[in-house]
Amino acid sequence: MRDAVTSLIKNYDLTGRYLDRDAIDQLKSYFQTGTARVQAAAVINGNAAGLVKQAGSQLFEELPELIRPGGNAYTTRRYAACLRDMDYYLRYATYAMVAGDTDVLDERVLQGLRETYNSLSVPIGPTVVGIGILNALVREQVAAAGVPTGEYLDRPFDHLIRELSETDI
Ligand SMILES: CCC1=C(C)/C(=C/C2=NC(=C\c3[nH]c(/C=C4\NC(=O)[C@H](C)[C@H]4CC)c(C)c3CCC(=O)O)/C(CCC(=O)O)=C2C)NC1=O
Repeated sequence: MRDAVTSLIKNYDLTGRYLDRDAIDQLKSYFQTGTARVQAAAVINGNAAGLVKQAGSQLFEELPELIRPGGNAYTTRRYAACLRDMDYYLRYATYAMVAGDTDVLDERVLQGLRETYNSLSVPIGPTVVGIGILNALVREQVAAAGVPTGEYLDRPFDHLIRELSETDI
């Protein structure tokens, strides 16, 4: 599992380079967003259960067929599994946000996920919609708390969405 600094050092060490202008710019941006990343994590931590619940309600409102007979989130067990997955996405997105690196998502969340979802007929499209809703709610709440939002905040969600969408068949 890597963060922005260890990733950068790893890349430069591989080719035996000193930290050049590019590297310094990346490091600067990582440290400049440091306080915002930590404050955003605190906002998410204080609202995680509510965020997941709200995102779930919004998802099922937009795509009610998911919770109707025949839908993948139909039955209490599968409904709960779906919300639990949303909670995983939120928690790991927060880790990635603090780390300034999406490596933790590849390693802990995305690996093997497509196979699991396909084998259980969990639909990827609606999952991606759910992650997008989480992202929007997080952005709203972080902004409401007076913490600057930006690329640092969206990047983990974008990464999950991009990777999941790409592996959709
Ligand atoms: C930390 C990394 C991690 C992830 C990401 C993860 C996902 C994950 N989601 C699962 C199931 C599931 N996931 C969903 C999710 C949904 N169904 C829908 O219609 C919605 C679109 C969506 C919610 C947004 C559902 C309903 C199941 C249960 C499927 C079943 O058992 O039939 C399963 C199968 C085993 C289980 O039920 O626990 C895994 C492994 N597990 C992990 O350890």
